[in-house]
Amino acid sequence: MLDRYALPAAKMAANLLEYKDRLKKLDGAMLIFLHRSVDGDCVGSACGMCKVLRDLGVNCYVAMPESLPKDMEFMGVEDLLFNIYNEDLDEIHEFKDKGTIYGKPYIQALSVDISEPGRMGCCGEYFESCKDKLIIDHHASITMRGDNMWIEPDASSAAELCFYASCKIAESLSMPEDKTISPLAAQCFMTGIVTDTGRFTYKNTRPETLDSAGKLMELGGDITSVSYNLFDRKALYKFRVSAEARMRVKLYCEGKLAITTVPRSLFDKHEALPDAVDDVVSAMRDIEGVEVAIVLRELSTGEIRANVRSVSYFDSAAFASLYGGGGHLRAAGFTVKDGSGTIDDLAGDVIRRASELL
Ligand SMILES: [Mn+2]
Repeated sequence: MLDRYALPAAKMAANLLEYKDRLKKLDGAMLIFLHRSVDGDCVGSACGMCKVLRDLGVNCYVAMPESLPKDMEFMGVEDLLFNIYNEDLDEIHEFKDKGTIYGKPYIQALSVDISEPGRMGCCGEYFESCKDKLIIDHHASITMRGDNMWIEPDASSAAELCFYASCKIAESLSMPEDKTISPLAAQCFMTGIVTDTGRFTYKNTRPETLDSAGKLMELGGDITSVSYNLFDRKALYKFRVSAEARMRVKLYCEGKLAITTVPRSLFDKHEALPDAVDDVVSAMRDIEGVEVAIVLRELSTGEIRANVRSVSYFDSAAFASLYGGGGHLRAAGFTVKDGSGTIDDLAGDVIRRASELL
């Protein structure tokens, strides 16, 4: 752990332990929040913290704004999740009105890997309604407020920070790390780190990141299974839709801007889920001469989701913010609501505005 992380990690650990004691007295529940369009880091961070806290007797659940993606089923975290939005029934869970979960009032919130409450989907209002809030994140553009906000924009992942907080929990309880961080929790944190570092290849991979991964490996985290399940294993629909999306790439600005659009019809043709093109944007960034890569995908809701990746100077987060989104310097995204024009209209606008910045 970096020296400068030691103090905030210890403070977060102390807050979590305070929450634990208060929760016991009040006989309540804690909900752990993440962003919608869930990824390995937010699920890994939330489930890892949930498991660590549950093992200490905390009554907590990960509040899911959507179903767990199939490719994350290998994590074995189903018992930790509470699906607030039920996609099969297309309804928000009834516990919303009662303020309780399995009969216990939910009064505490921990949010991980999320920069703005608007990105929690249907869970946003549950977060707002919790009295006590803690926040662990590595996004710079954070707009939330809580009792303790631990934000480290330079950290590889939220999961790395959650791992440090868990180590500090072990330290302050004088418990061995392997008694505090179970193999399941270690695998969750590993999932987050491997995801957000692109398997330890992105610039956010630092010596302390590798050090953490080494420790997590000793605690039961498995880089090979995370890597295979989240990066290499592909459903056939993903393989095919991804190939079509790549064929549709167009280049602008002397090859510095690469963009592709994936209309709903393409997903329908292959009976594909929206995650079918998750691997396309970073592949586009690898095209020689490309500075910024953008994928626009049309969701079944009619919304259009954009992913933006850049190589060396284009500010992806600033660009995404032009459309109400956000993220990191080299990786960002935004969602445009249904009814604001076709995907081709949006592509035209994106090309024009990106060209001005290139
Ligand atoms: Mn993250």
